[in-house]
Amino acid sequence: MLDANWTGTATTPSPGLYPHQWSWDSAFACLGLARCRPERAERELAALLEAQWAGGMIPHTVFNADLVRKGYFPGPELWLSRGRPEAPRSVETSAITQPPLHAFTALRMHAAASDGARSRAFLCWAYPRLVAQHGYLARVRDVGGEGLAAICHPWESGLDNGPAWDRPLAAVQPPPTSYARPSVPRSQPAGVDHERYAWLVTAYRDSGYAEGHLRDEHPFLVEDPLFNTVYLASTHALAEIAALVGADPAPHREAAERIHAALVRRLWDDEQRCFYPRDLRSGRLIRVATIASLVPLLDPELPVPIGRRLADLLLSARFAGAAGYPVPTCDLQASAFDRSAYWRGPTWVNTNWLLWAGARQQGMDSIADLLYGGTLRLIRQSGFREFFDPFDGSGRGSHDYSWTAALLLDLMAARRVVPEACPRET
Ligand code: 2M8
Repeated sequence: MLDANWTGTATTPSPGLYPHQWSWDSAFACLGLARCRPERAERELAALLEAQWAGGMIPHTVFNADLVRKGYFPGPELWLSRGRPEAPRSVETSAITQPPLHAFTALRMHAAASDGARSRAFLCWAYPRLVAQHGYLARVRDVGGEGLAAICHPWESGLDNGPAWDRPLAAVQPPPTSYARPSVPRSQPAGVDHERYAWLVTAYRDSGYAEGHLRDEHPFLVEDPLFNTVYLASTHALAEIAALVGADPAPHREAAERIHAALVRRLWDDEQRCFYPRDLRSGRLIRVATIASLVPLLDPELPVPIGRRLADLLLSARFAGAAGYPVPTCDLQASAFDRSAYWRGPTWVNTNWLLWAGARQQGMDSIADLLYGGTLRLIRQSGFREFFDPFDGSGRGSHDYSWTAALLLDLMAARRVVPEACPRET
């Protein structure tokens, strides 16, 4: 299936619904490809890094120019990257980013590589580009000034219609726009939310994608625990990559310390015992527990008492405890929870994978086993679907969804279960 979704430069998330290259989808695809198609994983990560903007931003979508059907919204006509002096010349892209999982992925690709010399050469090529990506986040997105990177659009979170964005999105008042697509698949956000999504883009675009606009005017600016934990994990990885390529790891270690401290100081709510996103426009925490609240398990310096509280929350009836197929993407007891609505409740394999990696990071073996078994059970029962009903495990969204398959390969390889139908490339 991953072979079928390969375009020659990247793995499309799913051939029908998402026909282009996506930033964090590619990172997840590479984690699986590293296990059996290592050269292809390098090709895919390289294609994404080649689409980097001059300021270091890695776009969340890289459009496939060979595509005859131009049905996907938001396509290149919304972003108008062509003609922007800071955008790449060779491809059209979006102008916003996604969780920066790439340095973390590059390091894991290296760890899985059998040809150490080739893999090190790839790291030498990728390292300055990854440094530029992190430089962009620190320079342009640290609007709060304490080390965290703010997202300027729900699409940047990866959890597009997640309930945490309801409040900050409601404060966005778009004028009538012609960009809302006429029809969307039933499980995806529609109507007024889509107008707000499109208007956030046009407002940013009409400023000339100006950094000052983001800082001073843009109406949606949020520090998200998932985005920032991934940023932190990749910053730690950058320090290790620096050591491997003969660069200085110290600045990355300092950056990691700063991000970790800000994550706990700014996004941990000790009263509610939960991580929440912080809305920089209202200055307040957005107190809706979602899957993003649990992802800080991936922080290697997470204080032990906080780790225990996250484990309790994960296992409670609000998340895994009352779901037959954990982990739902929204607190089951929240009024916003919806078992079939995209990022408002269903179980996704990529978020399960992040929590599995986090549980292993914290030495929480029984939680890692629960996530491993639950994820395999979902896929065995319903196939490589985009997302799943957390109560009965039935498949939802698109079929042949790449990160579901790729992360299964990584999970199985971590347990040294070699899939019969996946011989290594020779
Ligand atoms: C979804 O996001 C795109 C916009 O970026 C969409 O709704 O069309 C999300 O699930 C996102 O996390 C994912 O990267 C993307 C492609 O799979 O689809």
